[in-house]
Amino acid sequence: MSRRKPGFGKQLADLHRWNGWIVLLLAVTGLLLPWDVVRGWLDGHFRNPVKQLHIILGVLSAVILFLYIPLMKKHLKQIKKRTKQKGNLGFMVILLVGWLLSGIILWQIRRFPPQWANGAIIAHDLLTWIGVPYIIFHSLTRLKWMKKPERRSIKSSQAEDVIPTRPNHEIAAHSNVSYTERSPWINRRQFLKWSVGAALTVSVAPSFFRWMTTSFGGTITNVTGTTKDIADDANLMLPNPTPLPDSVNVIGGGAKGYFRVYSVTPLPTFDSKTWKFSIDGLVDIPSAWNWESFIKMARTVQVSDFHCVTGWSVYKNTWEGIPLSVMLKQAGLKPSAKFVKFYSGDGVYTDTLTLEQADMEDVLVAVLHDGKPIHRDYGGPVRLIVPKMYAYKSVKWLNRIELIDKDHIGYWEERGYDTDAWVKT
Ligand SMILES: Nc1nc2c(c(=O)[nH]1)N[C@H]1C(S)=C(S)[C@@H](COP(=O)(O)O)O[C@H]1N2
Ligand SMILES: [Mo]
Repeated sequence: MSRRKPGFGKQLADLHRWNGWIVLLLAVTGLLLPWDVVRGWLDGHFRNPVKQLHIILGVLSAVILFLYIPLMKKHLKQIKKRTKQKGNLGFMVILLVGWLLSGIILWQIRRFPPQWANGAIIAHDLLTWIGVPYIIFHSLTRLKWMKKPERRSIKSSQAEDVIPTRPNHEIAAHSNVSYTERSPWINRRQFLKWSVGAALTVSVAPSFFRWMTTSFGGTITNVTGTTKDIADDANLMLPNPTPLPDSVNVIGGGAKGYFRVYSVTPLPTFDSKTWKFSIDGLVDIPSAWNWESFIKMARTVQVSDFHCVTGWSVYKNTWEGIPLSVMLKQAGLKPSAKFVKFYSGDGVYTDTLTLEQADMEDVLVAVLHDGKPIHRDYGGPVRLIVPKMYAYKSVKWLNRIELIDKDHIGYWEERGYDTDAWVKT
C-alpha cells in the first residue's frame, strides 16, 4: 500500500465515513419522529429538539454532498467498469438528494401550499422505506466477517467504495468474477447476504404495505376520514345527534385521506351521563351544557380541508357543528376579553385564538364528521375545527371555552410549534 500524503482516496474515504455516520444519525432521529410514543416523552418536550437535530443533520448531509461534487468526476472515472459500485453510488445520490429536497419542504412547510407538503412527506417516507433497509443491507454485507477471507485484511473503505491506492491490475485480480469461480467462501458469503436481505424484507414489508394503503389510499380512492365505525367508539354518547340533510348529502363527496390519530395523553373516553361543556371567563353569560342540551343547539354544515403541520392532509371533510362565532355572541364578550382559550377533556391539551381569528365564519365546534358522530379517536364527541390553520389549533375532545385577557401559549406552541399557524393558500 502506498505511503503518499493523504490524497484523493483519503478524501473519498473520509467523505464516505462521514456520510455513513450522518445518515445513521438521520435515520435514528428521523425514525423517532413519526413514532407516537415520542409525542409523550418528556411531556412532549422531546419532539421538537429531535426534529431540530434531524434538520441540522440534514444540512450537514447536504454539505457532504457538496464536498463530493468536485471529486465526483474522478471517482466516476475510477469506478467506470464497476457496475455494482456505480449502481450503489447512483442510488445513494438519488436517495440523498430526494431526502434533501423533500426535507427542505417539510422543514419550511409554512412557505409552501399543503399539496407540496403532502407530496414531500410521501416522498420522504417512501425514500426512507426503501433507503434505510438498503443502507442497512449495504453496511451489513460489507462488514469484515461477511467478506471473503482474503479481503478481510483490506480496509473496507478501500476494498469496496474507494480503491485509490491499488493499481488497476490488482483490482482486476480481486474482481468478483474470479472469486465466484474460485472461492468456496462465496457460498457462505452469498448465504449470509441473502439471509440479511430476506430478514430485512420480511421485517419491513408488512408495515411498508400498511403505509402504502394509508398514504396512497387517501389520494387514489375516496375514504371516509373517520374510518372507524361509531359502533366501536369507545365513547358512550347517547342519544346520537341527528345529522342535517346537508351533512348526509355531502357524504357522497366525503373526506379524502386518512387522519393520523394524535394524542399527547392516553386516549380519553367520555360518557354522556357525565360529559359537560362550558363557556366561561370574561363573558356576560357563562353557560354549561350536558350532552342532551348541547346537541339541541343549532348546527351548520361546512366542507373544509384539514392540514397537519407535519405534512399530511385530509381533504373535503364535511363537518357539522356550532359556529364558534355564534357561541361567543350568545355568551356576550366583556370588553376586557382578548383571547379565546380552548381546553381538551384530556386535561392537558390547550390552544388559543385571538378574537378576530375566533370570529372567522368557518371556525366550528364540530359534532359530526361526514354525517356521523365524531369517533373518540378523532376527538369526539366534540372537537374544534379551524380550517385555515394547521390542525394543532383544532383541539380534540373540546369541553371548555374560556375568554381571557392575556395570550395563552398552546400545548405544541409551548414545545416549539410556530404561534403563526396559518396555512399558506
Ligand atoms: N387534545 C388534543 N387535540 C389535538 C392534538 C392532541 O394531541 N390532543 N393534536 C393536534 C394535532 S397536531 C393534529 S394534526 C390534530 C390531529 O387530529 P386527529 O388525531 O383527529 O387526526 O389534532 C390536534 N388536536
Ligand atoms: Mo399536527
